[in-house]
Amino acid sequence: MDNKEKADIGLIGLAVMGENLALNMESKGYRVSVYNRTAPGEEGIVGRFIEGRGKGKNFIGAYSINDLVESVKTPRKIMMMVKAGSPVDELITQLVPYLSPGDVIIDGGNSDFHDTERRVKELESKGFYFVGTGISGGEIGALHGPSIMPGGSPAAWPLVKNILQAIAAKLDDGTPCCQWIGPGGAGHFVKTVHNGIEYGDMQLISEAYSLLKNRIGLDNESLAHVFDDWNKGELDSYLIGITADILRYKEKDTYLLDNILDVAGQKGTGKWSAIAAMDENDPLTLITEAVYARMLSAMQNERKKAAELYPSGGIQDEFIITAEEIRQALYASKLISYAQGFSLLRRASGHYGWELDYGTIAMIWRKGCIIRSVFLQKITDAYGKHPNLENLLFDDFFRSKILATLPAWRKSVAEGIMSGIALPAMSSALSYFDGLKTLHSAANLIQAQRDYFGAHTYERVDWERGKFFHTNWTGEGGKTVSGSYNV
Ligand code: NBP
Repeated sequence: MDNKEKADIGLIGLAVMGENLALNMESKGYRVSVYNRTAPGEEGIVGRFIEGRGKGKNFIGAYSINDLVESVKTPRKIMMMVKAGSPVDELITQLVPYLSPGDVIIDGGNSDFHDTERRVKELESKGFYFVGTGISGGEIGALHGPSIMPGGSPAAWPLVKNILQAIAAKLDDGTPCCQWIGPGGAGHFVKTVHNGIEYGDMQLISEAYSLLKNRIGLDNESLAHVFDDWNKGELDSYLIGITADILRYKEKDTYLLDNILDVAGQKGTGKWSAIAAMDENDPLTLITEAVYARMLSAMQNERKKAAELYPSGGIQDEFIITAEEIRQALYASKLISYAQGFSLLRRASGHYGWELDYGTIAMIWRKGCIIRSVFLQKITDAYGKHPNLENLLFDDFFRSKILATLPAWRKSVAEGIMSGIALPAMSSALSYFDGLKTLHSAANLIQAQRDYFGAHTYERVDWERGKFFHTNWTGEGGKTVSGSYNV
């Protein structure tokens, strides 16, 4: 094939994301060569695509890995949109024998950032480049403009920048929601935290829905109005908007939502955020609670038994909460969730040496992705003023909003507690906030207990930090102490 006829990029994996991204790239003027593992051949997935949604467009159908590689201009850019995990490694192994030095492999799936760190090193050692990029926006985003978070081999960025920015969502001023995130697994880490935040937002909205429905007693139509209303103000976001649509959606005469089983699925990225937070010793409480809430929802048989053993309805206090107070509780909790998410980004960035730009990350999430919202601009503004802000709660805007919403937030959580409505995300956010602003906590007692039973030592308020003491509490212990390290 003449070099001029070759494709600008190759794409492997014609499932929902790959197919739509390929169409998006083609619509921006790129020639795309496409390949899918199973059902190769003209009758298979590739052939169906070329003769279907791709008909008459600038695509090349490749029917083997070798064909695909040969059909792409050098230095080659080959993007994988396949299931994360071993399929990515298998594909890399199949691609490598056909590649030339300087070619770039792009993994656009939801890969674990540890795998991406490893793959960058392995491929760079062989003379190739590897980009691990988060892509958010689902099927529609992939087609019309997702939010894209690329990281990996820095030398690959100039090679893939134009095409990734061309297909990305754009802010109103035309800025693409795709900027270089950092080396190694930085892009996939940021996508993981994005998904964790998405878990948190969804859990918070479902808790607000639960309070509005079960405590105030709103029906689906009224609930949809409330969410529509909320979507016009500071909570304006994609997830609030679709919640109103979902509440209104009817199958014949019944609301579909009421017929959907209350067992939430998960594909792992929320859990990865929680694990990463544990690894970084960062209290990512709200997102972690959101992951636990999905796990609890999945324990359907146990929930059935518990509901029989502990029937609700014992508390008959008067209804005191308003929709506006619930809105404020949701907003305050959201402030905490993003403060926690960015705190995790900050710690991981320091640990891995990624030098993340937090304002830019919030900007990338402004359009195209699932957590898009007007609120994200406030985060970009906060980091614009103070790039090294330790915690978003120290920013003036965050502080003023927390202070303004605190009474309604406390009241909503109390309302849930008193009426037996589970609000794990809202209440854990409040506990985090109260814990964070506690100057003299009760951890002195924990240190005393640790020293009492295990000679783990403690520091003293009447001595400088870093000096460790041990007390022979019972008179039976020796002078030997345990090491004073933290893990
Ligand atoms: P899936 O995650 O369902 O993956 C299906 C694709 O992976 C098919 O093309 C399949 O080929 C291919 N594949 C598998 Br499975 N094992 C393979 C292997 N060993 N070698 C080569 N190809 C293999 O598709 P998706 O929902 O389009 O998602 C693609 C990626 O994008 C995933 O990592 C996903 O987590 C991520 N993502 C998805 C969304 C979303 O909204 N769906 C959003 C953002 C990111 P086959 O036809 O031969 O089985």
